[in-house]
Amino acid sequence: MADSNAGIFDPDGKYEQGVLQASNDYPCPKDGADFVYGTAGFRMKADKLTSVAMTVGILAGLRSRKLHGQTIGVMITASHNPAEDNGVKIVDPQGEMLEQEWEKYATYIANAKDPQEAQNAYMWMIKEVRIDQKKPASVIFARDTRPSGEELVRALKTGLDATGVTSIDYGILTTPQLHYLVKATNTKDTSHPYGEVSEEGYYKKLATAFATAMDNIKPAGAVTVDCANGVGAPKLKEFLKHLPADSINIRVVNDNISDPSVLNNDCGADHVKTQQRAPAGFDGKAYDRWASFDGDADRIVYYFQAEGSIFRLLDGDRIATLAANFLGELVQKSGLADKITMTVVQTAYANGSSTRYIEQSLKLKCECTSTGVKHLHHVAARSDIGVYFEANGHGTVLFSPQTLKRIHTHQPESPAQLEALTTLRALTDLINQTVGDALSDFLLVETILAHKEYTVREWLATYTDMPNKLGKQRVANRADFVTVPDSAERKLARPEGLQERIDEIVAKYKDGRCFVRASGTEDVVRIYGEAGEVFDCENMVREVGGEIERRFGP
Ligand code: NG1
Ligand code: ZN
Repeated sequence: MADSNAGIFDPDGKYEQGVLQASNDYPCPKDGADFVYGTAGFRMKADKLTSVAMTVGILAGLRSRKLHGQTIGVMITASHNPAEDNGVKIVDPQGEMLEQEWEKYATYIANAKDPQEAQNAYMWMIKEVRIDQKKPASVIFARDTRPSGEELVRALKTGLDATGVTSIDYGILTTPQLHYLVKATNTKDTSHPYGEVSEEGYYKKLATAFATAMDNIKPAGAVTVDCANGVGAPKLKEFLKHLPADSINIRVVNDNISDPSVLNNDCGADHVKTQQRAPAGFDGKAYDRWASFDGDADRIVYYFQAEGSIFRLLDGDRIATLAANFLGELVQKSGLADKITMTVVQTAYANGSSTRYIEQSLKLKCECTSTGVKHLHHVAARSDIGVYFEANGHGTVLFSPQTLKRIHTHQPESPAQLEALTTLRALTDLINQTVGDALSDFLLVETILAHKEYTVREWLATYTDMPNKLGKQRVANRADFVTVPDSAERKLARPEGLQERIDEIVAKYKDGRCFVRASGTEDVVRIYGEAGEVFDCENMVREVGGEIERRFGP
C-alpha cells in the first residue's frame, strides 16, 4: 500500500522538467475542455479527467510545500454522480476543503493547453505564491470504487513523482476516511493527535467512542443501511467487525461494488432525497428504520414507510435538529450550560419548519449560509459547538478547541453530571471533525435514538415539515442569475426585475417562500419553494419556473 518518493530538492530545475514530461504523458484533451475547480473539486466524465488528475498532483505538491511540508490529501471520487463520472479534490492539512484562493490556481494549471503552457503555469505559481522548492512536500491520496479511479491514480502519481513529492496511496477509502487520515497525519506529533494514522485507527476511534456513548444503553432496534453499491458498503462492514456483536442490529444492503453500473443507480442518499422515494431493494415494513449513504459515504439520510406506504424522509435538517437537541441536553446535564453555546448552520434549502423548531423550540441561534459545505463549515467553526447540515444529508458537528478543553477538564458535581459528561466526551470523538461523514453521522443518530428511546415515529413528530419542492429549469445562460451578496442566495440581484416578479408570485400563496439560484454542479437554475399547502407549493414553483422558461429559457 505505502509507497514513497524521497526526492526533495530541485536545485537544477528538475521539477520544472518533470512538469514538462508529465504533461507530455498526460496531455490536456485537444477539444480544450474548460476545467473548473468547483465546490466539489473537478468533476466530469472520467475519461476527460486524466490530465486534470496529473495537474492536481503537481498542485497538491505545491500546496504542501507552501505549507512547510504539511500533508495534503487528494480524493478521487464523483460521490453520488453516475459510475462513468469521476472527480478529483484536494484536502487541506486539518482535513478541511482546499482554501478558496487556491481553487483558481487549480483551475489555471488544469487548463494549460500543452506541456509548455503547463510548465509556464508551474513556474508562474512558484513566483506568484512564493513557493520555496527546497521545502519538502507530502501528499496522501485515495479513491472510491469507480474503476476509472485506477487510471486517475496513475495520472495523479505521475504529477506527484515529477515534482518530487513524497506520497502514500491509501487505496480505496470513503471520502471522510481520507479527510480523517490527513488530519491524523498532521496532528500525529502534537499535543492533540486526532487519531492513529491508519484506516484501522479510524475504525478503532469510532468503535471506542460508540461503545462509551452506548454504555448501559439499549440499542434502538433494527436498522437497514443502503450503501448505494459504493465504498460505504465494505467500509461499514469492516467497521462492524470492531464492535461487540450485540451492540447494533444492522443489515447492510446495496453493497454490490463488483458491478460498477449499479453504483448510485436507483439507490443511495441522493436518489432517496431528490426522488423522495425508497431505494431499489427496499423491503421495509411500516416504521422500519432505513438509512442511505451516498457513493463516497459523506452523506446520509434516514427514512421509513408509514401506514398506507406513505414515504417519510428524515433528511439532513432532521439529523441537525436531533443532534442539536441531544447535544444541548447533554451540555445542560453536564453543568456546562452557562459556558458553552451552540449554533445550528443551514442553507436556504433547509425546511422552514426545521428553522422555526431550532429557534423557537430549541431556543438556539440558527444561521443561514450559501450552498456548499465549505460555507457551512466555516460559519460553524466560529461557535463553541457548531451543528451544520445541508438538507441533502451532508454535515457534521464541530467543537471549538476551547470547548473541547472545557468538556475534557470540567469537574462533574454529581453522578448524573458525570454520566452526561461521559456521553458528551464520547461524542466529541464519535463525530468526524473534518467533514460530513455518513458512517460517523450514522453512529451519532443511532446513539441519540437509543438514548432518547425514539423510534422513527417520535423522531418525525418533533416538528412537521412545510410542503416543499425543489425544481430546476434549463436557461440560455445560468451565469446571468446572480444572487444578492450576503443574502445566503435567497434573493436575485440579476436578471433585473426577476426577483420582483418572483415576490409577486410568492405573495399569492399562504406561507409561501421561494428562491432561485444557479446550480454550481449542473447546467440549470434551481427553484426551491415552500408553502402551507402541497398544491400551493406545486403551483408556485411551477409558476416561477414558467416565468423563467419564458423569459430566459434556452
Ligand atoms: P448545486 O448544484 O450548486 O445546487 C448541489 C447541492 C449542494 C451541494 C453540492 C455539492 C442542493 C440543492 N444542492 O449543489 O447542497 O451538495 O451539490 O455536491 O442539494
Ligand atoms: Zn458524497
